[in-house]
Amino acid sequence: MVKALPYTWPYDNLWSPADTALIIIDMQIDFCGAGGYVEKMGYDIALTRAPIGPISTVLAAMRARGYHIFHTREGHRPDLADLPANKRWRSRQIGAGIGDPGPCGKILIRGEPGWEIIPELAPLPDEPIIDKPGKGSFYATDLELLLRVRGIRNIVLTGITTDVCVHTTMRDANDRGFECLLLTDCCAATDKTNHDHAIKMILMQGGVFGAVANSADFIAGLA
Ligand code: C5J
Repeated sequence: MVKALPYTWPYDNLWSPADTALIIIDMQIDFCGAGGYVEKMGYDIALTRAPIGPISTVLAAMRARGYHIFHTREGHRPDLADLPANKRWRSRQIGAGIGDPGPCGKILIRGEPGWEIIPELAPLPDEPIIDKPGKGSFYATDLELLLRVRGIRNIVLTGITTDVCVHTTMRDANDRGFECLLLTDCCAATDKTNHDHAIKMILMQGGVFGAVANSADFIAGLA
């Protein structure tokens, strides 16, 4: 089991490589690379780059043991057909209009350089990539189908940003009955206080969305 808060994870100690998946959320140039969406909005990518090392360590440990690995990418169709007008308007308000040209190609658009997953965490050919138009990884994707077909019941969440795409995915997974664990040092937000508060929210009500652990305790639990 994993030393976690507010309870030792998973709650029933039923987990194995066959029924447990690592999800790496949105580790794209746009979110943690120079010239991407996050930097264009004026946020410090040192924050969103901090989890790259810990995620790499967890990824290697889980790959070596045969766990399921999933990656996600946030992005929109080149013709913007799946981009709600209010999402585009808000992004333009902060100077990083989705679909507009930027240093890494059109911002947050599928196929553009900024939309690619960073090389340090490149998916292997057999690892599914979930392309999502929104913040949650379940909305308008086949993620749930892939998880159910594989018999997955436990989900380990990593990636960026803690308070947005990671939290939305964790909440949606929890509502679907998946047993969730967020790895604190494998996630980051564009604001450290928001990261801390997002973790604190999970601890409420006996683990309202699941549990949290750091990567060292998680890897100790794997071993
Ligand atoms: C955001 C994300 N923050 N990956 N996306 O817009 O959290």
